[in-house]
Amino acid sequence: MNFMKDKLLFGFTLTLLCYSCQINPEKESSQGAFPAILPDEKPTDRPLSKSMERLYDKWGPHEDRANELYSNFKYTPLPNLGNIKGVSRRDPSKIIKVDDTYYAYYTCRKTQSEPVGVENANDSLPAYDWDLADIWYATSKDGFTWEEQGIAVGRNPKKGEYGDRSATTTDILVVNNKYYLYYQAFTGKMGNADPADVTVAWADAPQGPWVKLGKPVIERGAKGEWDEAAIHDPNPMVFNGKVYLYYKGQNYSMRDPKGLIRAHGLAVAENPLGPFVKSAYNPVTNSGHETNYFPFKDGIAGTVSIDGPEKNTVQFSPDGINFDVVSHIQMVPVSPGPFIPDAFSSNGKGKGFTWGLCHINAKGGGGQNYCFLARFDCDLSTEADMPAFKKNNLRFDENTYFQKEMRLKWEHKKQALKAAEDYSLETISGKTEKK
Ligand code: AAL
Repeated sequence: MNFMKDKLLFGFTLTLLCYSCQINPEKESSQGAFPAILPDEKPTDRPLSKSMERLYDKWGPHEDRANELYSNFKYTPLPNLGNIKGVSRRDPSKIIKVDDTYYAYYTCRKTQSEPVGVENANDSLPAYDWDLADIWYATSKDGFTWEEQGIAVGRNPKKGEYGDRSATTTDILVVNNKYYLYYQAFTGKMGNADPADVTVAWADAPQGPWVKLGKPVIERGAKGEWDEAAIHDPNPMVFNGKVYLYYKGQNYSMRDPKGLIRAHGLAVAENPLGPFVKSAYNPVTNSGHETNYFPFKDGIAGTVSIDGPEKNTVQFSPDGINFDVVSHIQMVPVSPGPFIPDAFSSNGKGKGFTWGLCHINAKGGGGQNYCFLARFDCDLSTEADMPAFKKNNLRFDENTYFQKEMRLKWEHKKQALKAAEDYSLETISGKTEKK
């Protein structure tokens, strides 16, 4: 990837040089038109547009097809963990395989009513989809048929104590034959800023029993810091012999137009139970929602989705801190929990993954309804060779365009008509103002 950085710099310098030589856009090429079969090496004997420069300097001539960190995603419903009204299952962990069994851990809420918002919530009415929830687990022999086993780590049943409101959004680490579930603990009343910190529970077997730390293992930032309001989406792995845990930080300024919206940070520890030291470089991404980072070759890659200017990209960093966009992806799994067999091996040869679980909002949108789990398949692996997943040109049918989240609503239509009216000129050449 250093190679990629050098290429980038080189490309940038070349581009500047070209501009300073005053490119004439109307000039015809003396070499004839660009060839249909892409030359393997960047042509140096003909003029290249900035975009074609970039194709060679940043992406590679065979586009996404040859990019190990590009994939599209295909989804499969899961009968036992699928869309069942009255039960919400979401935010699955990475999947682990122990003996011949896969294990997945996830947030599960079984309340009498759907979420009612922070103002109306009480001891039995949830504010959000992940309120009044516990961490459950399921097992599978083939990754397609899952059996729910029950609660792994519940919220604290003692009211007034740490973690009494909800236990959610877990991810797993396996070190020295011990299993660690990091998760979001909510204490007391649920608030508007989704106020959790991250704690941990450990066990000698993937089925538990789990021992809870009972206090934060990653603390929220101090007032005014980017992660002041909450630590979300813990995502641990072993890298360079240490525990690297990525998380989403949340602040109180999210609704301030100048506020930082979504970003991820890194906390590093020698031991799974901490102490964790937050990187001085945090945030290490400027975008993203739920975390999904994984050892890839000698560095760390991650799918960055949903929020921010670099949403829906795969990013790579040689050191776990300095991430670059290496592909653009579509229909990215929400809150992916992939099966990454080497997530804890720290061998500098990360292979990536080809499948996992994710969640789907039953009614689209955010935290006011319920979710269910689904399986996704992809090719973000150095081991796999699945051309079907390297295809571009995805097109969707009417169910996608006219679903609730995409369909133009009445209030949008009013805005759209007003915007069109404000800029409603007759289509006449050269006309720029209304009469
Ligand atoms: C998810 C995650 C965290 C948030 C909430 C539940 O998408 O980012 O887990 O707290 O939403």
